[in-house]
Amino acid sequence: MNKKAIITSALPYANGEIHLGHVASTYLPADVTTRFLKQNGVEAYYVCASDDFGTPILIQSEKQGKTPSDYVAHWNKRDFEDFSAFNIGFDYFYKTSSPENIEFVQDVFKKLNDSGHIYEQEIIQFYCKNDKKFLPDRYVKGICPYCKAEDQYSDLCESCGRVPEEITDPKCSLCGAPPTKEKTTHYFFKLKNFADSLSKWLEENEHLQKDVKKYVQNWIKSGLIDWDITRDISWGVPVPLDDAKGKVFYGWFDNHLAYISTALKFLNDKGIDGKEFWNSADIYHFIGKDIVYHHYLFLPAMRLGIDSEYKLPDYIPTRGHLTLESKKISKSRNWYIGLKEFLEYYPADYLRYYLISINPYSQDDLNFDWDDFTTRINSELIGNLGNFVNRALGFTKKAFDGKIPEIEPFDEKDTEAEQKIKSLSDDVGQLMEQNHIDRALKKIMEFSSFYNQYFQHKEPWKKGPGTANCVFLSVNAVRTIAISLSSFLPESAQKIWNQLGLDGKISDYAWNEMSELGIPSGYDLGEAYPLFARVEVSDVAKYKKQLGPSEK
Ligand code: B3M
Ligand code: ZN
Repeated sequence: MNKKAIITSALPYANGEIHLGHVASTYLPADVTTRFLKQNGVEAYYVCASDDFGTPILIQSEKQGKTPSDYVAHWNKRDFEDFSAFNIGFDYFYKTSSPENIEFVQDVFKKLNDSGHIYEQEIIQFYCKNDKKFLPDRYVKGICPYCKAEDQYSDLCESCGRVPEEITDPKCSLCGAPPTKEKTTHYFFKLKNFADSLSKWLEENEHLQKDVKKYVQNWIKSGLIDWDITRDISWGVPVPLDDAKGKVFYGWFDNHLAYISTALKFLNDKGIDGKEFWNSADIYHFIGKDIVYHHYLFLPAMRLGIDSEYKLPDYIPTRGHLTLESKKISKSRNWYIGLKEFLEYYPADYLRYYLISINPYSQDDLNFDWDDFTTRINSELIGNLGNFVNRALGFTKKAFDGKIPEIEPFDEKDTEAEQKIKSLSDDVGQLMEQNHIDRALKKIMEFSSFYNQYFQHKEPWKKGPGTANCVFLSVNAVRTIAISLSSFLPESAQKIWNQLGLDGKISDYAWNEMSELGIPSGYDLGEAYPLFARVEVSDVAKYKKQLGPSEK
């Protein structure tokens, strides 16, 4: 394992609240991974930023009568608060509109330009004579030429999901007037130049998901298209050329560069040589499957274009989308659950448990289902894990006044149970190294389930022979659970730790310490209390009703 890592997840647009869909595919898997790496002694940093530029944000801010910078500052703060409440432990959360990013982006552009990877080209763009503005992307609305849906943006039809080549009956989205077409000069990035080097990189990188690699390879084979990287709008990173006054970069040119500029800012402020660190670390970019094109083509091509001055990603864990009750999440139709709202109903760990459990390392979509959530929390998290922890600690409290008894020679069952404690770190660790967070958590649940059966089988409440060993091993198993769980369910793991009467922060304990029988005979436990409260079907019925167009 590389002893250094930088982890990022797709940058949230500073344009609305974080919902369950966002956290499921990127932030939560990235957070669990970072915590796991840290537990393994890796100097790992999880950096993120709000994605502040782009036409949708400019239009929203105009609608609300705010300056774009005030508008994005609001969402930057709010998103960070919501992430923090969910225990997404960013080491640093910054913004793409930071002075550091703006300077970095302009510098990268100049280098690409100097190396011949940029060219100018005249294009025809919609223009509004009333507003005296070019109208890129969302500034134009019209009828989708494919599905005939009305009132769709020119860069995306929300009804059929396609990108219209040219929208029918175009209207300026600001004033409603039909736009004219005018000539303007845009800058293009020669993505075509990178077909071979991208192919080679994809082939050589053994950490990338095979299926994703395959279809990206196919895109390359079927021919790449150069990429229009500028816009004639007022909000964005200015193009640093004298004859490009009033032009800014397209949001996807600058946003992924904020992975680097944010990491550099954070590391340099810490007194670490950021560039040196970046280039010697494992680089992870966690994303959802809708932005594969950007992360497997644009991003690496731009890094290749500046001679890999900053190394390319080692891992791009790509996951599917979350659906809600089997339907596509849609903010405009109010078919979504805000993260903040959910955390008003249930503790962060309930959601973390559920979303990790249903989260395969693949591009398959995952589904949030209220009934499934209820069942999994009640029968797995509470019925299995919570029950075992409470049983083991509660019984020790009651029968031994919380003091771990002296042990006797182990019988076969005890030896098997001891072996489980010794092997859990490897079993779970291997799955984590392969990004299978769902299977890793399942292993911990199997461990707990084994111990529930062991406890049941030993019947310590009869106080017969073997009782002391059962208590000793069960309490040690609880300690093992706490350490193994700390990347997944940090709050619950800490609670278990406190109940064990152990000191300090659980996250300071190393991953492989879970293999030890760390709690000796004679040791006194802390207070025992139930870790979790059941999810009530009647509450869930209420929350379910709040979903959907009319109720919100
Ligand atoms: N802001 C959000 C998205 O398309 C977009 C990600 C940028 S990552 C550099 O999911
Ligand atoms: Zn107009």
